[in-house]
Amino acid sequence: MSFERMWQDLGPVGRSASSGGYFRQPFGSAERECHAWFLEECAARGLEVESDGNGNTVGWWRAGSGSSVLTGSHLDSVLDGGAYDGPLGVVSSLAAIDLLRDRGFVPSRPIGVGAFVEEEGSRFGLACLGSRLMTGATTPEAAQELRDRDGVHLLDAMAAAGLDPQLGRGTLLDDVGVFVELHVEQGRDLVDRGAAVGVASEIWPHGRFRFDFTGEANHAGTTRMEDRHDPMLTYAMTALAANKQARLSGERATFGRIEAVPNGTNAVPSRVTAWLDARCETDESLTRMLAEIERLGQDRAGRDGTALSVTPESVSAAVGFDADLARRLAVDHAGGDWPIIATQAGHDAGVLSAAGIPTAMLFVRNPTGVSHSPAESAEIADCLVGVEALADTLERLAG
Ligand code: HGY
Ligand code: MN
Ligand code: MN
Repeated sequence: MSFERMWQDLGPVGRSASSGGYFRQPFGSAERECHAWFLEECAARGLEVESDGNGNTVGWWRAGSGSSVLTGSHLDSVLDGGAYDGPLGVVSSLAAIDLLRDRGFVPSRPIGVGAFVEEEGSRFGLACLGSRLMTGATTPEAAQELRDRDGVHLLDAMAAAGLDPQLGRGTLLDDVGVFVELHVEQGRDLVDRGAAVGVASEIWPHGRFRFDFTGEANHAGTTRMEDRHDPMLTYAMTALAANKQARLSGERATFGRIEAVPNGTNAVPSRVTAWLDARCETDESLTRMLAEIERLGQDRAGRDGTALSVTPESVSAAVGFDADLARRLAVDHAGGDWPIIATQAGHDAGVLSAAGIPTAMLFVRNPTGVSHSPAESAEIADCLVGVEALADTLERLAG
């Protein structure tokens, strides 16, 4: 099976020797090496490569006629991420093409394997940037304002990587009739059910919000506690409040990223910036939870003599995948029907579904459920079951 050879090829690219995690940020050297690898694998299969001005690429198996079947995923990672989140979908798509050809299958419709750029938003802060630009969910004007943590603008980063950025819809999705993304599960639903493969029903609404806490810089030793206006304290109490809100509602709230200015050991900071990742069951409950966390933060700021402003940076509405398509793909398999499960993780599939393209997701069992971590894993046997499942799905859709 070509899967294992491709998986080994890709394994070392962008992996940290110290943590074993991946740093494949968009338009950086590791991610560009992954992209070059993808182009080689497409060429080796005679897939006709088409790229748009956003950095997205599709390898087309031109066969048959009519609307196409698109599969694929992303090659970029979060900071210090796992090996599977994204690349499993791309490698499995290429291996599924190989399997279909081994079976002598000839599609009645074109089949495309996509690699979408900056799905994680780990460099420019907006999740699924490539697929949002491709579908028009984000405008070129908004995207070109995005900068990374070093202040590098998106267009400059793309040009520095040798691309000729032409942001916007492009033609990659023209005539795409259906999209199926295979992805490692980022949770324990399948392992708890004893199932190797599952189908997605929905993606919870989620968002990323920047909390700017401002206070008064001062001496850490000579300033009495009651005389301080300490934004770190306001942040800490807000983080506790967010955690409590999510626990109470059974939803998700995470402050995973923080910057303190001047970040000195012996000074009360003047400013603390922290990013909240919030995920809720409905759009309304996401709005409600954000409002409550902001209210509690403002209340605390009032007591600390600090100030708080909250800025949404990336918001994704609830996604309900095509239920008929999900049911159709989930049934009649050797070993029984695949479970249809929800996820709290965002995906390019969510963006294409929101753009009106009939979309499905296949999940592959993750034995620990851990993701966005070097510890992310999947058994090779389950990965190969996933390739078979994707090949069966593509055969159903493009037969
Ligand atoms: O953050 C997410 O939900 C996804 O892994 N990009
Ligand atoms: Mn992903
Ligand atoms: Mn991810």
